Amino acid sequence: MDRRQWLSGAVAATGGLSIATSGPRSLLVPLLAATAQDPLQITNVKTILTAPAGIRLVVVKVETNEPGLYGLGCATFTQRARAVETAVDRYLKPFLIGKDPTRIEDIWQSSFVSSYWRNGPVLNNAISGVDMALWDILGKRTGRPLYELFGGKCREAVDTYRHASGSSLESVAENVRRYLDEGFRHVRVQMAVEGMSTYGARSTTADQSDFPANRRTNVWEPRPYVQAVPKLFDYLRHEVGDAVELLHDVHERIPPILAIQLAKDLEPYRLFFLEDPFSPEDVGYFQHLRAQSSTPIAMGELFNNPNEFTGLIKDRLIDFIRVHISQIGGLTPARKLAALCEYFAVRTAWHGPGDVSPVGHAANVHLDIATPNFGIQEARSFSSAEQDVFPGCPELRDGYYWLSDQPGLGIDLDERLAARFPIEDDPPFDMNWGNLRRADGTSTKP
Ligand code: GCO
Ligand code: MG
Repeated sequence: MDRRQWLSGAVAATGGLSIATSGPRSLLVPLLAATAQDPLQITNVKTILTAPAGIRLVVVKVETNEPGLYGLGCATFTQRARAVETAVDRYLKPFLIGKDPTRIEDIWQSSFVSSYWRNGPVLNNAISGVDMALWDILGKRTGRPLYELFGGKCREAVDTYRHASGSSLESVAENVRRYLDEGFRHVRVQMAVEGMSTYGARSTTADQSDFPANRRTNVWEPRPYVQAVPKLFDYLRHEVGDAVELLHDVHERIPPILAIQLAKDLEPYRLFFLEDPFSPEDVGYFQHLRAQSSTPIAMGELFNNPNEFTGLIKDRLIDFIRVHISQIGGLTPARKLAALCEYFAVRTAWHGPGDVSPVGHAANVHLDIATPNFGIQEARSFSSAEQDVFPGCPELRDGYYWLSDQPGLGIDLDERLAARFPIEDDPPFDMNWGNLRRADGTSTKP
């Protein structure tokens, strides 16, 4: 029997698939393997949009041909939720139906290039929703929590930080004390600047509710802010002492040179980290900041693309990487990013505000607990409605996130209940990001 006869016989034995007997040998292996048994396949990919806490959340559900086996992933880009929904339902779903959900890396790589143009926030979030769901499926199939598939626990629980804010020194201090009483050791502090729309604190600009949302102007001026922040830290260190770890988010809103001066001004107050001193468009300033200040620096929530962060990491220009995991495409790239950071003593501090779904928070914490160079996890409490919609939210206790040992991400989604919290498609607050302007009317980074 010659090779051609053997091949024909072999193919016939696998259900008679017609196959070219010429061409690369690699084509043979998957076809033969695929018919060896009834393979696990993706049968559906769908996006669930829900807002149980009033913030638009985007979750992807990947279903398979194994009864009851499905996975969940976070794809939350709250400002463009409908665009992510389209990217998943119209483009990724037809590309994925019928594929083997255990081929997580291959599905990530092929989905990533499937749009040709890539590395942007919408498509990365869409891929993240699928990616996290495939990891969830793998965990469920193996009966193990994801952190075990990532190498196992490096710690029992994940240390977290919360957001304290206020419109006065005293009210910020009061909110810091509240979190300390709840057992937190790390607190981010933000204070409203009089007459301004300050990030992270209640806006104190004039009420504009009688203006159409896209015509309102939220005023922001850097100078009053950079003068107020050192006073806030001086007051807090006198009020709450040196033990508590204090953090602050500049939120990319001031000229780079003012951020460098602010980092220097804050050195005496020993911050845990100063976040987003620059915008992603100004990463060239990090080398100047590093040369002038020992204030620890965190950056990353606005990054989508390895070209934005690999330079900062290899040159040791930041101390904490703060990406929004779904923004870079999910757990598959985030695991690689955490490993890269380990070799440069950069610690993880994944983005974890209200516009990361409980599924995304679960993914954060599974990765945190298995990462040796974990730094801190931004945390939030989950409303009772969120906990009903997402059974299995990570538990927040004594300042830590705790995980169950449930298989996969250990969190579920009640679709029927999720439907009771439909997203609002264009609420006024959507316009806030584009309505921030300097006093002279110039548009500024939000
Ligand atoms: C943070 C972030 C958020 C973002 C928000 C954007 O540090 O948690 O800065 O507050 O502003 O996620 O939608
Ligand atoms: Mg931030």
